[in-house]
Amino acid sequence: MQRPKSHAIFSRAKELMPGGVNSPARAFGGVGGEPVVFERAAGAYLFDVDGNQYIDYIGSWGPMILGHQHPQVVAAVREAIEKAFSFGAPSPGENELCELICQLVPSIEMVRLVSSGTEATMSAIRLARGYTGRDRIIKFAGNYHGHVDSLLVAAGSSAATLGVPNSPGVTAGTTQDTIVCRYNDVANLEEVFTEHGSTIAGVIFEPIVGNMGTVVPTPDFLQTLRELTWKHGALLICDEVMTGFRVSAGGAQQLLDITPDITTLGKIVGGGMPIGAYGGRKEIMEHILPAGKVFQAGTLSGNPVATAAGIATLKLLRDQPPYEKLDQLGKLLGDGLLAAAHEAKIPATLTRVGSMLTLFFNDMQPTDWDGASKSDTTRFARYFWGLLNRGVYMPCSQYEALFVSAAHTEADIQQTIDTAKEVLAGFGA
Ligand code: HOZ
Repeated sequence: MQRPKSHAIFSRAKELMPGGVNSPARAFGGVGGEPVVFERAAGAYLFDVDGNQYIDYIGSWGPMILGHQHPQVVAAVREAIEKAFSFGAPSPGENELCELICQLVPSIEMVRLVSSGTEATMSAIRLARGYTGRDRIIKFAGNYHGHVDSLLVAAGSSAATLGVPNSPGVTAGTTQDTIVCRYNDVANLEEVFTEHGSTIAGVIFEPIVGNMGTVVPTPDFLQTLRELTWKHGALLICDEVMTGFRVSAGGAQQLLDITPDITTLGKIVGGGMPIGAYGGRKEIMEHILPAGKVFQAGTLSGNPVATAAGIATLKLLRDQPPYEKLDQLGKLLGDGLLAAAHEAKIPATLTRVGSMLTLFFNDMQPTDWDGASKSDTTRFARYFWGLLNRGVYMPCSQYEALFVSAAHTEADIQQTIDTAKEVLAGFGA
């Protein structure tokens, strides 16, 4: 597959933007080579500037659950743009989106809209600290909560892919109140709470991890998380930026039956436009300015165009839930990819929750970062390039989840499996 225009644009981009990109996850750092430059998208497909077509399994890193350019979402955005681009003042769409969020995620009684998932997690931990009057936050190795300074410790996603889980510029002072625990390790959590319980403001976690590849929590781990936070008066912050409205209409918390104190949202909540949100019980949320004293603000928060995309997307997910179809397609794809690896005698495991999945080049199913990081990333890079050059666009890192959308068809999935078979069969040679 030839990409001369992509190459030319990316060459210039490297002079204009650090690494040629505006976010590192898309830079192909974990697989080598140059990223593809895209021109347009439709349904389950992406089209690059050279006219090549790809089946898309990134979906803009999660938001495009309905596929690209869903006609109802496009119509809602067009209508909003005709009225205004931004008010920086209240508008009715904010109520509508917040109503939908509260309806779909019952642990949320009150919401604050922001412009990204990072803003949501950053604000959620500030709220937990302001509400409890405590400083310490627990996070888990391999979980990623955006580029918030105090959470950029042992972080997954591009921090793990590019080998900078602790970024230069994040001071020791900023992270001194962050305690890193092992995901799925109940004893570790108990130990930390025994030692520091009365100083812990909150625990932030990915209820199904997407940022070290897909990793699922054990029921025991989830129960311990909830019990210990309750017992010690700490807030449980469920980071559903990736899983919210993805694994079910009510997110991972509905699927796994957990009730957090605060939930952070992003990606799907904006239907592909920049929105994040955090919400929870009213008595907690009312600590935020101007109802309370915890400062948090944003000129573009509740932007009318972005809220229109979010409303249209959430309404479609509520009224025509695609989750059964997504689960079937996800299973078909996951089973097919795993079988293709095994047929080629390549050690691999597959983790999947609905339409979110990862083929790990690892003979053990990862349950934490120690396990996930043992995956064969060189083999992953070869697999990635084999697929890309045959028209399948997968996440460019072993440590990111792949997403199926409601626009994918069985034929797309079958074509992907056949392509993976061809690619993986060539590995022995
Ligand atoms: N949060 C995304 C991956 N888990 C990264 C998005 C980006 O960097 O573009």
